[in-house]
Amino acid sequence: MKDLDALAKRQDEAAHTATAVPQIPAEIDLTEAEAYEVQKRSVARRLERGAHMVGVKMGFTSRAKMRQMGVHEMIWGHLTSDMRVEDGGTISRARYVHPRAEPEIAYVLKKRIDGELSVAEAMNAVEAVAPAIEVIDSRYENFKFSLPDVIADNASSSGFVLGPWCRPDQDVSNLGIVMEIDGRAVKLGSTAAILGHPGRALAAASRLVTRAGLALEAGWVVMAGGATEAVHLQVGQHVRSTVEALGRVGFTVGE
Ligand code: OOG
Ligand code: MG
Repeated sequence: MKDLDALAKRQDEAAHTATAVPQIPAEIDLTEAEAYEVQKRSVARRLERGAHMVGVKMGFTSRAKMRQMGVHEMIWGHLTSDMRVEDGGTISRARYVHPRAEPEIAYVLKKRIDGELSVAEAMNAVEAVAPAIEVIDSRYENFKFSLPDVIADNASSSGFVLGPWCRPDQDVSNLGIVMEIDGRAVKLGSTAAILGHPGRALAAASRLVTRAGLALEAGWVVMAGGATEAVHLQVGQHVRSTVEALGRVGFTVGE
C-alpha cells in the first residue's frame, strides 16, 4: 500500500517550513493520479490552517519551461490565499528553499467552469487579464524532480504576484514580455510562447482541473504558465515583468 497521506504530510511540512526533502523514492512508483491525490491532500492540510483556494496554476505550457526542467507534460497546481504577494510588495527569502521567478499572465474568471471548454469558450469566462509573476520553489533538493514528484509538490508553486487587471477582449496571443532584475533585462519573451496562445492554457485548465473533479470558480485566478525560463532569486533583488499592452508587475526579495 502506498501511504499517500504520509507523502502529503511530508510535502506540506517541507513547504511550510521551507526545508528541502529528497525526491520521492522511485520504488514507490507513484502514478500521476496518485501524485495529484498527494497534492490535493497536502493542500488540504494548508486549508486546515486557514488558507482558502483562490485559483489554479498551469505549468509546463512553454517549451522554455519544459526544456529547463526536463519535464514535457502540462501540469497544474492549487493557488491558495497565503501564496498571494502584493504587486510592489516584498517576499521573505527565508520562507523559501530556493525561489525562482518566471513571467506569466493571469486570468480572473467571471463564470464558473465545470467542464472542458474550447479556447473561445474559456476566454468568454474571463473577467480580466493581468501581467503576473510566479514565484516557484521546488521543495526537492537541488530543484530536481520527476513528473510525479513535481505534481505531488503542488507543481512547485509558492507565490504569485498580479499586476493591473486589463480588459479581456484584447488580443493577448503575441505580446512582448521583458523580465528585469534590478533594472536589467534578464528574460525576453512573448505570450505566444505559452502554447501558441495563453488562452490555450485556460482551455487546458478547464480540461485537466475539471477531470480531477474540481471546478474553476468565478473569481478564481488562473496562471497561464511561465513564458520563459525561471530565474534564481537573491536577497535584495527587485524583480519586474512588463507585458506589452498589459503593464508591469514586480516585487522585492527581502531577507
Ligand atoms: C514546475 C512548475 C512549472 C510553469 O509555469 O511552467 C511552472 C517548476 O518549474 O518547478 O510553474
Ligand atoms: Mg509557473
